[in-house]
Amino acid sequence: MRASRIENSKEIHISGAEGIYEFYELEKFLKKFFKRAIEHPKGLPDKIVFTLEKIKEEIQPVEALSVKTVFCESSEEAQKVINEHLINLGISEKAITVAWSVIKGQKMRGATLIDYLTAERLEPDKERGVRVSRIQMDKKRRMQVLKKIKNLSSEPQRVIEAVTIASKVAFCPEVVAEICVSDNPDYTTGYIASKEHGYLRITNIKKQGENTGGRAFFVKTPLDIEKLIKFLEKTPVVVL
Ligand code: PML
Repeated sequence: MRASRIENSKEIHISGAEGIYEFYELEKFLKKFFKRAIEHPKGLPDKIVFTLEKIKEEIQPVEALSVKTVFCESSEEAQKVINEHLINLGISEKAITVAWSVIKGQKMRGATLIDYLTAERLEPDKERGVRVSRIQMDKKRRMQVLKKIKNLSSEPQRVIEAVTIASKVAFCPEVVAEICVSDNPDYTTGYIASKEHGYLRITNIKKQGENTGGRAFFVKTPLDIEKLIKFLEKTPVVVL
C-alpha cells in the first residue's frame, strides 16, 4: 500500500505498508492497510494505491538481525556514534559524507547505494533509489522483537518493518552496512545495520520536526548491481 498527498502538483509519500500473506488473509490485511492509510496523523491522503501480486517463486529464508537500542541525547551525539561505527566497519569518510548528504538532502523513496570506499553512488535511478520489497517477518520472530522493544518505541510496527528490511539488506554479501533515518518529522529514532553488529536503533538520530530522511546502503565493488537490485526488490524473503 502506498498513500500519498499532492502538494504543489507533486506527489508526496505519506505512508506505506507491505507483506507476504496467504490468500485467505488478504481481506484482513487490505482492511488493516487501508485503516493505516486513512488514519495517518497528516490527515487523509489524496491517493492510495494497493498492489497485490501472486508470488510464484520460492520464499527465501533470511536470518533476522539482532536488535539493540543505543541511547543518544542529541543528533550531534548520534551522528558521532554512527560515524565511529561505520568507520570501524572500514567505510571511508567520504562515503559516510555522501550518505549523510543524500539522507539530509533530496527526498528519495528508495535507498541510495554507495561504494563503501570510493563513495560513488551506484543506483541507476537517483530520484527513485532502490526499494526493498517482498518481505515478511515470521510471527515468532515478530513477537521476540516486540518484546525486546517494549516501551522503547511509540510505533512498534515501524520497528518490525525496519528490522525486516534491514535483515534482507544485511543478508546480501555485497552490503557492508546500512544507515536509515525516518522521513517522518515526529519519528526521531533511526538505525544502522550490519552483519557484524546487527540492527542498532539510534535515538535522536535527527531533531524533532525535521522532515528529511532516507536510507543508504554501503556496498563493496565490483558487484553485479542488477542482480543486487533484483534481489532487494523482487526476491520474496521471510525473516526468521
Ligand atoms: C526503529 O527502530 O525505531 C525504527 C526506525 C525506522 C525508521 C524508518 C521508518 O521511518 O520507518
